[in-house]
Amino acid sequence: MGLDCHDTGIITVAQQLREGGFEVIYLGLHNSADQVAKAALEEDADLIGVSFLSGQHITQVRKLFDSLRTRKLEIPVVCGGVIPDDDAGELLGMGVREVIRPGALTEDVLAGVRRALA
Ligand code: B12
Repeated sequence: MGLDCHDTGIITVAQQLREGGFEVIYLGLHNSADQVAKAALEEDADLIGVSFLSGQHITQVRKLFDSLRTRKLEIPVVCGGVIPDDDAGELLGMGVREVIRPGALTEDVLAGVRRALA
């Protein structure tokens, strides 16, 4: 989301999830909160995964929840990327189900997503 240009992590995670049996719709770079919420509605998504290495996670996730609320959508959100400890706590407090950070193995990603869906 936003101006973040780092996409290696999210592309890796998308592939890990596909190999783990999930259907993944990757929206690409530079989406706004409204674009993510609209796509989730149109695709009837069970979960939204967002990736931040730019430091914009708090602002963008707040906008995403606002946009989901406006559409009356209650879809679990998981977040990954370069996210400091304190900010991970804040994201979880805002309602993010899982925060998955650098060094996560394929099994960590799959387990986190399954927990978020459960
Ligand atoms: C490669 C890299 C780049 C490449 C990106 C190429 C690309 N196409 O992705 C380039 C050179 C373009 C780049 C640019 C910049 N970068 Co850079 N970059 C990195 C670097 C070295 C590695 C990132 C990476 O690819 N890691 C490998 C992937 C596999 O790991 P990952 O993304 O963390 O993903 C894992 C987890 O986080 C998690 N995950 C991630 N997303 C998601 C999503 C979901 C849903 C789930 C479940 C899990 C998940 O699972 C993944 C697998 O384990 C990091 C340093 C680092 N060690 O992280 C800096 C880093 C991210 N970059 C940084 C910076 C500052 C920049 C620039 C602003 C530099 C500049 N002044 O121009 C620009 C960004 C411009 C912009 N508009 O965004 C900083 C960010 C600092 C911060 N957030 O506080 C870092 C941390 C370097 C540093 N120590 O300062 N960068």
